[in-house]
Amino acid sequence: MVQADIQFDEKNTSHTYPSITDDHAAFFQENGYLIIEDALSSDEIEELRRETASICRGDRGTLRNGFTHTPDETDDEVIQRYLCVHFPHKISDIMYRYLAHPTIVDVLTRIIGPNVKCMQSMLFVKSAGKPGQAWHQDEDFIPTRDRSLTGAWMALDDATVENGTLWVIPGSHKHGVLWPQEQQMDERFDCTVESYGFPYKDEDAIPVNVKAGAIVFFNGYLLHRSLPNYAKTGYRRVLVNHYMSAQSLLPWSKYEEGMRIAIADYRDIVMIAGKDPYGYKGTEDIAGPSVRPTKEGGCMW
Ligand SMILES: O=C(O)CCC(=O)C(=O)O
Repeated sequence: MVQADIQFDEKNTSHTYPSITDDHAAFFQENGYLIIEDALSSDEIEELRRETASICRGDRGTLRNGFTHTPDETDDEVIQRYLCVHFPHKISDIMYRYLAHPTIVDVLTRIIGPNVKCMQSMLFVKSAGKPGQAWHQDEDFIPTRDRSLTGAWMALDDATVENGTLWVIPGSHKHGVLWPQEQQMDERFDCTVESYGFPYKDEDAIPVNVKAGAIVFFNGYLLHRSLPNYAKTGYRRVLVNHYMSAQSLLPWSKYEEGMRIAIADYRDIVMIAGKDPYGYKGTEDIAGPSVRPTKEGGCMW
């Protein structure tokens, strides 16, 4: 396996990582998503859960829009305030290392190609009562344009309909179309704008019910959403990272002022496999860790 910026130390675990085959890749191409069960060992799940608490407590550095805590509060008291922390890999060595988890590298090099870069991580805590995200396509937010954008959604708790798992519309990526979006005031959802005008009904969606340790991969054009965490207590923790082909430029936010869109290239990236043909440009430190705004806190539309 070729890895680039990160060496994920597999020797620390006796876990047998799932074997990825051409059938997995074919399922992904057809449906736009893929579930790999038992991808994370129980030690890896625990490590990521502990690190989630440390990040929320502020032990890894300040989070923009973060909450204040007192040292005597328990981890549960602290993390239940959170819906989602953006870019945890920018302050946490552990979150950074998991960008290149062996199963992620294995799957992505089959479905994207040999050269793969990561540009985003999001750590969902989604404690009881927190909202979901309305129908959307990730490509609307991260413009890869080459259809290689792929999310790797690592379940750190069992994800169920009750606690707000992901819902996907199988095959909806195949149009390769970005549907229009609008602001929504539906109290089930956070500030995420909503896609509309697509040729599917809510009943066409299926819930992705998985055990902790599964990784769900989904294409950037796939329509997906999640509903609130309706459970009385607990969380639905997920670490989701986004990847694309390193052979494509990424005309994302904060690229150089006045640069032509055709050559704009967001360089706050991490290579997780293969070679970066644009490596001569170097990388930049642009994104900082922040807490996702909620409607109560005021959406930044
Ligand atoms: O996990 C969720 O609730 C939503 C995740 C999502 O929409 C995404 O990663 O694009």
